[in-house]
Amino acid sequence: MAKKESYDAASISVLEGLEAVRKRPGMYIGSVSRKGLNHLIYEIVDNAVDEHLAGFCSHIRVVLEADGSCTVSDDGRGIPVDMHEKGVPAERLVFTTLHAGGKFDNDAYKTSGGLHGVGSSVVNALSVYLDVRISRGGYVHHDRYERGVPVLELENGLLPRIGKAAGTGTCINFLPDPEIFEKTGFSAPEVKSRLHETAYLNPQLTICFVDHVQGHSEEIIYHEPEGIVGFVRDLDQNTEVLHEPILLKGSTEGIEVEAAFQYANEFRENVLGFCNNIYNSEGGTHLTGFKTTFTAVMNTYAREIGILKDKDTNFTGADIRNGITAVVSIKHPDPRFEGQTKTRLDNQDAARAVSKVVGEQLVLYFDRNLETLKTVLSCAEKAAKIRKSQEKAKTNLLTKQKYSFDSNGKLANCEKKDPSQCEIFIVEGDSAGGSAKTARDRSYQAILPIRGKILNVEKATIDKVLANAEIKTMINAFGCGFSEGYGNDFDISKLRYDKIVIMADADVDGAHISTLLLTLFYRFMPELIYEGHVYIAMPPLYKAMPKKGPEEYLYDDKALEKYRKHHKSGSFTLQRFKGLGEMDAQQLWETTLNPETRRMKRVEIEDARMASSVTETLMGSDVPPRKAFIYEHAADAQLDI
Ligand code: TSJ
Repeated sequence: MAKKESYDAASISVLEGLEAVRKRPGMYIGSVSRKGLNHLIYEIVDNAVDEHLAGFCSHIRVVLEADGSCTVSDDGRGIPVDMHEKGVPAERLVFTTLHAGGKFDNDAYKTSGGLHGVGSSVVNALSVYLDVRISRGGYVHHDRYERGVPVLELENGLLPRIGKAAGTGTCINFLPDPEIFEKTGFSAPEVKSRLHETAYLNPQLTICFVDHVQGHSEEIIYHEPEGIVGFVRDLDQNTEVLHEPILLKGSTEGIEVEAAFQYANEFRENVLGFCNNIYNSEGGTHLTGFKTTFTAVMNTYAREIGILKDKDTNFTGADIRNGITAVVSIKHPDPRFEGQTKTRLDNQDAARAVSKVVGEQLVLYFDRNLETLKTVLSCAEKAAKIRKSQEKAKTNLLTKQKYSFDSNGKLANCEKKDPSQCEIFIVEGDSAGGSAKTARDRSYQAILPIRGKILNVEKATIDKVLANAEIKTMINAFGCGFSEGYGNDFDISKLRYDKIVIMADADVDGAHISTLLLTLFYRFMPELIYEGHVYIAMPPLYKAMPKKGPEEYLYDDKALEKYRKHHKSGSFTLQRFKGLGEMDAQQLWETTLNPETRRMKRVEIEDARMASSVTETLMGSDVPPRKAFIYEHAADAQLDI
């Protein structure tokens, strides 16, 4: 009986563990917003990717089901179902123990890191149900949980078998719990983008994505045999590239290093870092290693072939990366993460390993490809030239404009000076800007109206960006300068406002404006987003005024539908706001300005990253897909309340 007792004790602690997950879901998956919801899928898929890395799985299928659940399956060995020493099938431990793994898991490169890899048990705890089918040893084994608790009886300690199986594999179907998540409904574009990324990072893997949600019926196959070379090629797909992508590859100190890069005729750099298949949005030591060595090697070449003369100073790292798109992907046995969102790789040996591999491989390549070398160095030359003229121009611009931002009558500043108490609202359109100026609390709220479409910074060169009146005014108003490739003059400690709120209409144009502003911040003032200063106001679409009872703002069509269900038609009048300009000062105060009653959403770095890549899509020359995207995005924004 001793065994039975220890099992009971173990199962109590299991329940306590899962209860802790349900109490503080954010601790385990980052947030309970749509981002957290999508995270559940990645958490499950990463297990199948691990099986691929172990060499036993080549296909993964992800289905967004019409009923709001998600099915993930693979053709791996199948999760072990035999009796584990604790008296339950091994499979039960995977889904009920926090930070499972261990025992039958000796994979060197698990996809664990940062918020990732917290385990399938977290997904289980946060799902209404989770259904498991494992094909293994000739049978299909079945298991099922409800809010983390197993609901099937074991037969002699084993899972029920529900049929014969020809092959092997694992299939999971789960429904996220609406008691936990603010939003139900996965974001297909985000899931697709992440699965595509996974396919690039695992060139032998095929991932099939199927969307059955709301009349959609879409099936996409992601298979990228070129690996990160294909990734770079696709990142550069709408640009004028100057050569084929170059792959640098090697391994040292037990760390595998792969880097691919390509130059395009663009004034920007885009260097992405991955560790064990996970994107590091805050970069880290692998990127430092890459950049340092890249700069050193290229400066040496520049002197060797006479592009830099003795009297010249070296190119800066940013000069040398002008026009580059690069992906650096490493496999590390013991990754450590740091930073605001725990996504910056922190291992010093990663910097050394990347430096060593990139240094050796780069010289091997450029010694044999002088034409490409000259092409790349001419990008650096162009950048250096512009940097030098800009250094002068910028000083002029910033000193001249420093105290003049109010003189064109645009910024209505607030009275307080203490940045921690101040807010600035960037409002689209002069009429909405006017109402906002009337409605605000002028002691701590500043209003900056902007007109029309601001410049698309993703495509513009730096001098165009700086020449744009709206952007100039904004940079001056924020007070911290801006940063980009050519030197970093951004100083967040000088920020004049604690909150920067983008206030745009809840329509397609509004979504477009927000996307462009986010891109601008992401490119030139990313710290604003990293440190959580940027918000998007969520204005309502309707105001319902019943004959009896309180008035109510309705923020989307769903809310209206619900309202109609509870209120007879004729018992209320409905005001529809086509834009912010249609609200009077009182309404604007209540819905978007007053901290007590307003609704707004803090921008997360992932939103900005998406906006930035979306901008590419928006600005492409094909008009129809652009329309389609904005609408999709606008719909998303409305659901995101
Ligand atoms: F498919 C999936 F994504 F839904 C999914 C796949 C979800 C989860 C939670 C796990 C898996 C999964 C696990 N696929 N393949 C495996 N493999 C194992 O767990 C496994 C199989 C055999 C052995 C062994 O040593 O024989 C070891 C392991 C870890």
